[in-house]
Amino acid sequence: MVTKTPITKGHASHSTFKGNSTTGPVNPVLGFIDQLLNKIPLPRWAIYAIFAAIVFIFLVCVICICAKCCCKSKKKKKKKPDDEISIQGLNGSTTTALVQPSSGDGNYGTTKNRGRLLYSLEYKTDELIVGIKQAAALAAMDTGGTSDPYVKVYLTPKKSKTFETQVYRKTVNPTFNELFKFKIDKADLNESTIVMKVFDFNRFSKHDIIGELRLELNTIDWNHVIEEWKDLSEPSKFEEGNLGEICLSLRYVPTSGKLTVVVLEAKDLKSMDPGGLSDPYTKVQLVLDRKKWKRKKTAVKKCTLNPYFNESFTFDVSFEQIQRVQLVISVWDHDKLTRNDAIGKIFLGCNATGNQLRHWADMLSNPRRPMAQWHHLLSSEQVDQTLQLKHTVRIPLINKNF
Ligand SMILES: *[C@@H]1O[C@H](CO)[C@@H](O)[C@H](O)[C@H]1NC(C)=O
Ligand SMILES: *[C@@H]1O[C@H](CO)[C@@H](O)[C@H](O)[C@H]1NC(C)=O
Ligand SMILES: *[C@@H]1O[C@H](CO)[C@@H](O)[C@H](O)[C@H]1NC(C)=O
Ligand SMILES: *[C@@H]1O[C@H](CO)[C@@H](O)[C@H](O)[C@H]1NC(C)=O
Ligand SMILES: [Ca+2]
Repeated sequence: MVTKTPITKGHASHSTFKGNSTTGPVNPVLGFIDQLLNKIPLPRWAIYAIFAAIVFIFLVCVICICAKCCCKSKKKKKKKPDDEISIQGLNGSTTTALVQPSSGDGNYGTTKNRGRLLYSLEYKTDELIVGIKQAAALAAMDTGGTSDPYVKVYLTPKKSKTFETQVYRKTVNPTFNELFKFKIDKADLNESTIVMKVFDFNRFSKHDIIGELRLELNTIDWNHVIEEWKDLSEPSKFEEGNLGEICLSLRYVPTSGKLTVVVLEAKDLKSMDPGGLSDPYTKVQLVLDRKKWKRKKTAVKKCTLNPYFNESFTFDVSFEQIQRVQLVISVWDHDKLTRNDAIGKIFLGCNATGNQLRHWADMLSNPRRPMAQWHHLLSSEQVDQTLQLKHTVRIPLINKNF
């Protein structure tokens, strides 16, 4: 039925014609190369040897470059533990960013000089006033050794408003002198981090980030107006979109060594499915001495971004172990067909920071009483990097999160 003669004939003749036409232009090209080789006053084997040598040198170069890249990422990894803090973080002032290694005063990212920023901070009557004053010695992003800088300012994790300064053309020492006001109450202020990102404007391409400052606002003494220069840090690898929030209740009974975790509910979860809804469930995991220890999970809630779980899990954790344990809570989207995606994660324990540390400390200082609290989810890459579990083998070239 398919072999209707006129059509197959036409087809066949057409394809043979095509075949001729493709082999046609190749012959002259080969001929040309042949002629060229004949013109070179060297024997054929010598030409081939030279060609092979060039290919070999090129390969050696590629291997060297690859090896260098690997070394660099290893070095970066080794630096990490310096950023960690101990339980003394409970004292308040030392809570500077374990989770945000690129916070201003860390020595993270000093390999590249990105420049400095002069800012001011003032808090009065439910208003945070951020001054972007001036920048100096900014890294040049454009050919010609200059940049077109401007600054974006916002608060996280509740990213309500993003302000931007004007763009200053062709300078690495701009004077901005702009003030931005955020309406925020004292309790929210304690949970917030201010982010100041310096960008290079480009008319026809993506704007380049020059560097950023991140300041946790709970460490600041608001009795004075703050005005200071800080070196810009490497931009955070984890752009904090709003991943959602989770509410947990924790209870610890030291005498019986029982830790009870109730996963109550989550809200405003980031949607992972194309339809705009997710099928979330929560994993509750205990890590002891950086090794995975115990794990439980809730049921999957179908098609919602605001799941109500109300599931309780009890673990045996002795009083001696509770000092060394970390509670990792992660929210996942259940997918029937593909691998499940992590929506977000947090961890609590003596090494946690901010809100999470406070919750853990509240639990320990109120034995036998359930303490409930909401937490903003963080990206799971960010939390995993902070936790640095012992057995996780990371190969930098394959891990696309780096
Ligand atoms: C907390 O700080 C106070 C004084 O600032 C100090 O005396 C105390 O030892 C600190 N506690 C811890 C646990 O570091
Ligand atoms: C904010 O945190 C500081 C120190 O961490 C504390 O002294 C203050 O009471 C907190 N304020 C509120 C409203 O939570
Ligand atoms: C949550 O769970 C507890 C115990 O399992 C139960 O007593 C309570 O009624 C539940 N709450 C709701 C609102 O379902
Ligand atoms: C907390 O950090 C310290 C110092 O970095 C580390 O030695 C300790 O093992 C950590 N504790 C936990 C529970 O991971
Ligand atoms: Ca530019």
